[in-house]
Amino acid sequence: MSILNILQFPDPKLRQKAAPVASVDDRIRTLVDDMFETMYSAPGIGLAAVQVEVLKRVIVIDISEDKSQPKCFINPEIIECSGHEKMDEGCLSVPGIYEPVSRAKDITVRYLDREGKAQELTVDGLLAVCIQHEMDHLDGKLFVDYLSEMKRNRIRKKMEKMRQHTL
Ligand code: K2U
Ligand code: ZN
Repeated sequence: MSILNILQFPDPKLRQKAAPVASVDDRIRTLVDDMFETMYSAPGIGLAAVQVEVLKRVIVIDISEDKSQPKCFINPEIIECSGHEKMDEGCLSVPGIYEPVSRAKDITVRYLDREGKAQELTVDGLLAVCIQHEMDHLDGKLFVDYLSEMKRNRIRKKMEKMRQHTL
């Protein structure tokens, strides 16, 4: 397994849209395993394929404290949602920034699992927030897009300054 490079905001590659997975084969399963290893090492509780420069509709999530609940969502679609909830969000592509974002409180998501089996899951709380956050990544959307333009520009300048110091 490999640890993959995570794109950093404002890299335009984060704005690309991922394509559906045609067949859940061993190549996709290797991508899933590499994404889990990358997510755990960051550390984070979610990761979308676009963040590691793969334009496939694949996300991995594990909100457990002890890495005991890995969940992989391939070609995820939200088929029902209700309510609203505001929660502080972060992002491995926007390190050190946490801002409140309002999202649907309860969601039902239809997806393929790591074996290619169709699944449906109804969730709320942090898992619901994380699934919506990661699905945004698959469409080139970032949580900073929900903030004011002034805040987003301030974060962009901060990330560019941090990047200059590391070059
Ligand atoms: O997309 C990512 O970069 C993964 C996020 C997932 C996440 C987004 C919003 C709210 C919760 C999770 C990263 O895991 S952000 C780092 C983090 C870690 C633990 C709890 C919250 C945020
Ligand atoms: Zn993110």
